[in-house]
Amino acid sequence: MRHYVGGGFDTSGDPFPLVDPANGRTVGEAPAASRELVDRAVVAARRALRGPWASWSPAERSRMLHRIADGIERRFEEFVARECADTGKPRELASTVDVPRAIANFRSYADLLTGRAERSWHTPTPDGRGALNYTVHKPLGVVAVISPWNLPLLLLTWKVAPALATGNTVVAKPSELTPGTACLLAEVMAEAGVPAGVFNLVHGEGSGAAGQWLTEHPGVDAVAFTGESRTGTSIMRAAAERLAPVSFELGGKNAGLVFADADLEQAVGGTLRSAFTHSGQVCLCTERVYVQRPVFEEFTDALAAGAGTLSEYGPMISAAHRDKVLGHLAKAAADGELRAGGGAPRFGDERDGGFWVEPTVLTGLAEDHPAVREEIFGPVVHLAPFDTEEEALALANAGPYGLAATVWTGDVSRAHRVAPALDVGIAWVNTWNLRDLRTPFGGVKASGIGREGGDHSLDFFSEPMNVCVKL
Ligand code: NAD
Ligand code: 6OD
Repeated sequence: MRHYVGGGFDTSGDPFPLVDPANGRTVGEAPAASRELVDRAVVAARRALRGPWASWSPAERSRMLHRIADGIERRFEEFVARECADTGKPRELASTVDVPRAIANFRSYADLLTGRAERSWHTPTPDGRGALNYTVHKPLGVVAVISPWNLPLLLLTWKVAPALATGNTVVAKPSELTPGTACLLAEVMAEAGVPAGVFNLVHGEGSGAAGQWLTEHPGVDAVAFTGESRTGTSIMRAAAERLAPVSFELGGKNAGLVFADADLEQAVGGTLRSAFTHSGQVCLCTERVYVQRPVFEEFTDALAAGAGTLSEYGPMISAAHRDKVLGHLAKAAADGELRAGGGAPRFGDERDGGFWVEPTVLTGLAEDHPAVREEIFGPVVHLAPFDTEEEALALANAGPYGLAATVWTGDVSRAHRVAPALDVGIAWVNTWNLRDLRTPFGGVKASGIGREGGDHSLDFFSEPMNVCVKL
């Protein structure tokens, strides 16, 4: 595990341990960047802004993004293995979601960039000759990208790709729990001919360490962050000191609404996926499901039976996170009803040293119970009945978060009525996590600030400037 600063690899800094979540064993270490190294990374990124990079055309940057995608593709299996080693996620998930999406992140911004139209206006003037206004998009400058542990490469590249596409330079800090694929990405950047200082990588923790030093650094012009809502508050405070713009993708407590007119088999299958993909450690996962009363028992029985048969799942990321999830479960089991799972599975092998939690289905908790209100970020879903559409909307829209929601219904009018009335950034109807990378992605309330994806990211990472020429 190495830092990458100014085009060179660096292993300086006190090492911190890397733990395999599947068995709890320490399997390696990574160096924690010193404040001085973070500073060097920002200085390198700033210097690169004034170098040849500044004159690269969008077409040249687009070709570079494709070369980065090619580089990930060439080392696909290495990326998959590293992602699995760091997170413990099933190979199936890393090889069909995480690594292909990282490649798609670079390719989609490469393509968007070349097709992007610049706007201009002809403005009338009293002399009849008029003026031409046109917009020039400039990079913001040095961008800090801070990413979490759940989809390490996918979420890092989701921000790095548009930041580079728009001509910025980047200092990235991946989660201290999952630095592996970011290190491979730095190697790919070097192989792809990304100019020195354009992409920099530093490792370490967040608070009181590399993450905080980076977000507080006066040489950082903008911060793109994905992680917990309360971390977002700290980062926003740091960025506010110098009025640096922020783009935040934060926590969620996503609702699913199952109407009695839905295809129940589809709704059960979709909810199993939306609740238990990556053991619930995806910000878009459904943690509370409201089911219309006539089908509540049937749906609950089917979901609980489905959860009980899931075998392809990974562990929680850390002992601390496992303990947080199990703490929620102990309280929820005492106050409500466990319909499936509820504890740590026993395997009788080395996995018993790891951080596993069974896929869990709960019922019978009040809406203000911590397991229904707080983000758990584990394989836990609570089901509650509702009677009317209005009640379903009120339940889904309650609480501090507003990232995503899923509606299961066979009534097309209801779908169009309910989905836009949800207080979220993303609503899916009869599907979950179906992504088109051009669409706006983000949350409302405590789930985020701003939108990423397609033109939204290109807009965030660039400064539009108007030029007015009197004709
Ligand atoms: P986290 O906030 O603890 O850490 C995220 C990153 O921020 C890490 O790199 C960490 O080192 C860094 N960090 C922590 N404190 C910092 C500080 N004070 N200053 C600067 N950097 C700091 O989040 P996590 O536990 O890694 O990830 C899980 C959380 O992320 C969940 O809440 C989840 O919902 C959220 N998430 C949201 C989305 C989304 O798109 N909305 C996507 C993935 C994860
Ligand atoms: O699909 C995406 O673009 C995205 N940002 C997903 C976030 C998932 C959160 O864990």
